[in-house]
Amino acid sequence: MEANRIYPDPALVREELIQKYPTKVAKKRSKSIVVNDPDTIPEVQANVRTVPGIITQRGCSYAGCKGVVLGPTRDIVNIVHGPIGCSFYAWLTRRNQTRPETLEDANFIPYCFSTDMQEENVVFGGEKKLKVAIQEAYDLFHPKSIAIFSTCPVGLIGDDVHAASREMKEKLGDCNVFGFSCEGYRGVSQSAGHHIANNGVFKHMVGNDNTPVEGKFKLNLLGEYNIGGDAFEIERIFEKCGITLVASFSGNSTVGAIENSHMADLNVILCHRSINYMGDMMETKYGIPWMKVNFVGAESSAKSLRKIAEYFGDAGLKARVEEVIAEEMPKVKAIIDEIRPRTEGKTAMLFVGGSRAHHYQDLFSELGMTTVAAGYEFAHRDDYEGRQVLPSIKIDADSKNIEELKVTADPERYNPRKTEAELEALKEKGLEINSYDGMMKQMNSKSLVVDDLSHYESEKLIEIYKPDIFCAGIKEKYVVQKMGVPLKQLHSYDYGGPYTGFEGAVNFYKDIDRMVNNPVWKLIKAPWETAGNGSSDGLEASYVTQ
Ligand code: CFM
Repeated sequence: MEANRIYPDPALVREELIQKYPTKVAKKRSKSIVVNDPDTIPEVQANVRTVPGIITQRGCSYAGCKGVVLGPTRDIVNIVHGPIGCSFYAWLTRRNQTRPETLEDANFIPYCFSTDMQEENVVFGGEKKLKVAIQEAYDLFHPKSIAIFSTCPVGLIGDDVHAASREMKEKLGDCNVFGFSCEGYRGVSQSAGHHIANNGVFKHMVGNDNTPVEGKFKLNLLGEYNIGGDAFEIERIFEKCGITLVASFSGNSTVGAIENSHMADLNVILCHRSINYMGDMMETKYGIPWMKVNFVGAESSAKSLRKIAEYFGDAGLKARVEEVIAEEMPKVKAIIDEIRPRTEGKTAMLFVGGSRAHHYQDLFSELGMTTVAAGYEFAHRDDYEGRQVLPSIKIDADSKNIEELKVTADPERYNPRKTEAELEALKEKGLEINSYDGMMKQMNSKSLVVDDLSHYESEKLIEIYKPDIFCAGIKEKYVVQKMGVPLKQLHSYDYGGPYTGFEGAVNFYKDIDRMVNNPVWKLIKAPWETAGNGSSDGLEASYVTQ
């Protein structure tokens, strides 16, 4: 019986994962592999340099800045200053969708803008070429904004993208041009790029437009990037509830909405890792509190809507939210009732960037599935252990590389949306303002938490636990599937989505059912199933009884 699975002792698995490493590597990796205890939450080493050669899942700082945070805004021209490869491999691969209101509205997402640096530019400097590219983009498209992204060679040769941007902004007159020093090597992962992007968006965009926004319940949605249409489903739900979405950072967003976003009365944060800086900075400068929500999972979506209604404290909104939940849930429940008998007791492993490895556990638990191991590629300790550990996080040389903006209250526009007493009252009602508990509190005792999983560790985990599904990205997909385990891409969603909200939950249940119950996986022989070939000493399939 699936439900009676006996899992291997996680402490032994941990030993097995590190025993083949050289001593120094084993010592380092052992701090990033921990056995969870939701009551005492052990410390996880995170946001440190990857051991070279270990085959990480991580990306680079440029990816986090250009691809993740700025990429989904449709009417900004994002020019990559660098060799063409950096642009080409970031071109439409993230599946962030957008929906311009009219056919005439600007949408530059399908384009790939690059300065196409050549050897000559690396030797003699590329600023001239960059300015020509900005002028060309302006002449062709007349965008409201142009952003410049630095790739590794730009930092190495010392091109000043900020000076070039300032010069072109002045020359063009009606186009906001600004640059990002987000060279790939700026940090230990794409996480550095998120921070750099947050700083730039805050400095150059937020607050540029003070036009009042209509609506009684106005919020911004932070850290939702509309992969596979996720933002569309959240927009649908907000609209049904009568909640006004001022700006999304940045799925399905526009420059104008972000410039106007300081007029909202609440920031809700989905992906804490990529955008928590923005929440804090907007609170300090404008007095807008932020609240962690999760629209991945039907129950989580309902809970998040209730939290939003509680924040605004309006009886009409609370009633409307209950009506919407009552209307949406029966469709979801009907599908769960049908699928759950086929998924109950199955196991999942989730190794994704910085927030999905947490959030998608909710969808799996709605299907009766257990997450036996999970981890982030590049998140920080607070995303694992909760924000209460922030003061104890060591600032190392790599983090020092990234600018911390000094933000103060805006002399005219600072307006605390809630008084201290009101915030306290909300906290007493269980509404967590400006806080995030992290992944581990929610995970089972004895589940494994692994930061920056290496390729070797992923193979070992699969070999030992034989999960029913492994969630990661395209780099892992086919290797894992050749081991006889289906892999669901939780970055691009393969070809699926949306997976947020109520309709998204239904899409997810159906996709997972199709994957974990597909008989084709039983036809594949994994290496350890052939006697004497690649099986690990002692800790193999016998540790799992079915
Ligand atoms: Fe946030 Fe993201 Fe994620 Fe992320 Fe990403 Fe992504 Fe991700 Mo891929 S912003 S941390 S840098 S939820 S692109 S939409 S899926 S690794 S878990």
